[in-house]
Amino acid sequence: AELERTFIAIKPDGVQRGLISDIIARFEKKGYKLVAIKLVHPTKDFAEKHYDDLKGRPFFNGLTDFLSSGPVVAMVPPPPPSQSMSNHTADPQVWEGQGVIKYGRKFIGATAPLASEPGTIRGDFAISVGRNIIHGSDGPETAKDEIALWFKPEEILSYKKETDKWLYE
Ligand code: DAT
Ligand code: MG
Repeated sequence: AELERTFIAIKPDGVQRGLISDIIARFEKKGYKLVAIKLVHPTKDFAEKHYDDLKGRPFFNGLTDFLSSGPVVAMVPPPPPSQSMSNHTADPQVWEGQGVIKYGRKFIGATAPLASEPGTIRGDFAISVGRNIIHGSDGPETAKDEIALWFKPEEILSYKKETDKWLYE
């Protein structure tokens, strides 16, 4: 079964500004389960791979300089399984409704922090588009690619949480 997973990264500005715990707390309190996390300092080359789809944009060089400017917290939180679906984990469809990719993007807010609603991560903590503190996959395909770029399969853990039954009916 394929679980729905998204790739979230706290960019160098979020790490420098002491926002790691605030950001992780939002995903954790919502009920999403963290299955992989590490602190990495990406190279320029790696940053270019991560933002490959934006190659050719005027801000590409500044963006990849920025992402490779310091440590980044890379993490993968999928939703916990629901009680009622726990007997059907072989059906990939059951995970699609859980919404961690889309909801992750909602948590993050708009690309330009001044267009982000208060209550979102960028809305609460950032001002400039080039210093918007967090990355989140924008769909199932990018999530898959980004997880594979940043993590080895053995770095992604599978485990049960007892709180799952208090999150889902
Ligand atoms: P997002 O990070 O919301 O998915 P994106 O994928 O379009 O946004 O762009 C990736 C990053 O590139 C974004 O977080 C900040 C930077 N960026 C995007 N548009 C920009 C712009 N017009 N000027 C400067 N930086 C920009
Ligand atoms: Mg994007």
